[in-house]
Amino acid sequence: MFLPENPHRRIILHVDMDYFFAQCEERERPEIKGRPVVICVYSARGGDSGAVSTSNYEARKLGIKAGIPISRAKKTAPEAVFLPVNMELYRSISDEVMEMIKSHCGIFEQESVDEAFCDTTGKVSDFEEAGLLAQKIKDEIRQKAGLTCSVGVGPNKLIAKIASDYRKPDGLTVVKPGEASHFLESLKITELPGVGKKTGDRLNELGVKTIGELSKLSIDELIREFRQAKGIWLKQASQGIDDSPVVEREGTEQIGRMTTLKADTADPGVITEAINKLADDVHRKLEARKLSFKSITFVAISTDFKTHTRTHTLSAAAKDLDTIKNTAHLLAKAFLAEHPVLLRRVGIRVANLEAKKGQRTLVEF
Ligand code: DGT
Ligand code: CA
Ligand code: CA
Repeated sequence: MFLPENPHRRIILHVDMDYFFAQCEERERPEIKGRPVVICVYSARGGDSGAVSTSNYEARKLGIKAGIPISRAKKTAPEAVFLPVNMELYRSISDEVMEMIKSHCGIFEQESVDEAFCDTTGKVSDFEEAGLLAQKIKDEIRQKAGLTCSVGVGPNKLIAKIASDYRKPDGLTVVKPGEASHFLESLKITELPGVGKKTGDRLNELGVKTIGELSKLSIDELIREFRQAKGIWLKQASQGIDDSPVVEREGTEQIGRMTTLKADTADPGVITEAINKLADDVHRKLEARKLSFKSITFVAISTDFKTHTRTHTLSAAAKDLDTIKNTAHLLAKAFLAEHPVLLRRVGIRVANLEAKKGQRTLVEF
């Protein structure tokens, strides 16, 4: 079998944006910087029912963290800034940042809205150089997107991910292969991604608090407690072993592209040109993955950093470039007619994606 890489000699980066949703809001509204900022998921019950999605570090110092009720957060810090989740904004900023990270990677894997792995094996020759590359990525994200992130560098995904969490916010931690055991030893077991509350509680009952202590349990004991797959995984993870590859993938929910215009503008010609380029890009991605779409969204960020979207849903799935372009142009035109604003960034997104079926043409037979 052909192995594309030697799993024992890899250099992996993990980038995790700091207090992401809240930091996006700080970027949009510089006046709130320095104050506690709380991002809220309001429930349908109205009022203050719902939970905190995330908060900035000022709010975290007061004990306001993801998951606590909004009402409790308001009691704790009535002076804080409370904002509802604005996913459209975070997604477009995420796209912006992910493009930057991707441009520095060998293999790129977006893990969530604010996290990505890079396999830089072959791009850099050692961990020193990888550390410099990580710093370069951090600098670019700070300069171009105005955001901080934390980066971990390690010999595999597991260690890179734990390392990115090690010095947050604005951290950079490099763990060389020989240092992995020492690095993990004193960390709490919950630092292992995959050890949630249930596993953590059970391990605590067994007297295991650190990853070092976990690594001393026998594989038999772990399998007895957690069954085969999890037991083996725990044993390996505690020793810093992880051979899972960085896999290029993209969410199947949607494919989007954004671009910053050369100057703030409302000029239909400039916007049309930008849309055409973005549509080409999105279409190429769809073709490569053999997907059709059913909805098209035009995204515009105005100079006041407000995000506006216009979506059109088709009556049947389509796959052609013209549908993307024409629909996006119409959406942009309608938006500009309604909003006399200057645009800073524009984007296109297609969604409701499906694998193309029954689309073999006669030519293929
Ligand atoms: P960090 O990485 O510790 O500086 O802080 P965050 O806020 O970036 O936390 P992270 O990386 O776990 O999550 C990324 C974003 O995902 C976060 O900004 C908000 C959202 N998020 C995280 N946890 C929850 C949650 O429990 N519920 C909801 N609705 N959203 C969450
Ligand atoms: Ca984060
Ligand atoms: Ca995250």
